[in-house]
Amino acid sequence: MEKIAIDAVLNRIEETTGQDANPRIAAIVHRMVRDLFYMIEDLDIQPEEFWAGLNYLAEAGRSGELGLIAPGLGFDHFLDLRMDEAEARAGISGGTPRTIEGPLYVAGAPVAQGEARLDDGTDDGEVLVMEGQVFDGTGRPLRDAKVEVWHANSMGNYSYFDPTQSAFNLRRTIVTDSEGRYRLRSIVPVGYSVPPDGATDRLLKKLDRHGTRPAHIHFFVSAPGHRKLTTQINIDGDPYLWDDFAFATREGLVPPVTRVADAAAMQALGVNKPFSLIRFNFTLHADNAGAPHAEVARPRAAATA
Ligand code: MBD
Ligand code: FE
Repeated sequence: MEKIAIDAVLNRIEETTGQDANPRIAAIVHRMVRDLFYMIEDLDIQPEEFWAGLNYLAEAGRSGELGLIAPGLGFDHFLDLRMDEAEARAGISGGTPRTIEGPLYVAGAPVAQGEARLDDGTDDGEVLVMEGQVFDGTGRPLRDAKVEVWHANSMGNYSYFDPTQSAFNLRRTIVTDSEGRYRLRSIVPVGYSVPPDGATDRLLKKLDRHGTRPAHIHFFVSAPGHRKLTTQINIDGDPYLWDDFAFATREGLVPPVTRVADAAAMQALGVNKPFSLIRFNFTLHADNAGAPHAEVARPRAAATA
């Protein structure tokens, strides 16, 4: 069709918008419809293709996989890059890099002071100790900071979404001590893969892509007067480290992993095999009225133990 004819039908549709429309929603819907009309025209999308696409999205919604398709297509990472840019414009720089939250956080995890064991003892993956401090932008330790941590088990699965795991397995909130320190004992996670033959997997296969993330550990780090940090660390050496289907690996988030085989250290932990040790500090930025909210509201699962 000619552009003048496409714009004429778009205008007719947009003109139906009423006085009391939500202007933001109207602007977004009009832009989305316009872009999709032009996509249909430019790619000569056939009716069968349009209905197949609509049905695909409906099915992805029914199976709860839209939250996986979004990171798989790079949306979550793009939003991070935009937030980085907005912070830079507000004069914020340095600190621990952010990276995507992902769809698998569950609110309500048990709270521990200073240190916590995250695993319930049923996973015989390698023992992991991770410790460090939370600092403010001037290098002062932040006491009573909240370190919310969640990660997958040695099968790459997350408790709650994997009903075979105990409630809040591999999920905790750790409150830092007077020196801003946190310490956790857990098991080394394995990278998550999207559900086989699900909506995400089928889409990625059409693109000749995989649906695997490198092994990683998620964090929300927060303290009064500071911007909430959403980030992850990666387990170094994972074959997918720089080939994440969700594009979330970033420089500065791949700490060295030390293999500890020292008898006294193993005995102190009550383990009889070598374990992995990661030291990682978090640096938060002070609240800043010139930058968008760092605490991003979105629907999240919540559970009780
Ligand atoms: C995950 O564990 C994850 O962190 C993301 C971003 C997407 C899917 C699974
Ligand atoms: Fe994850």
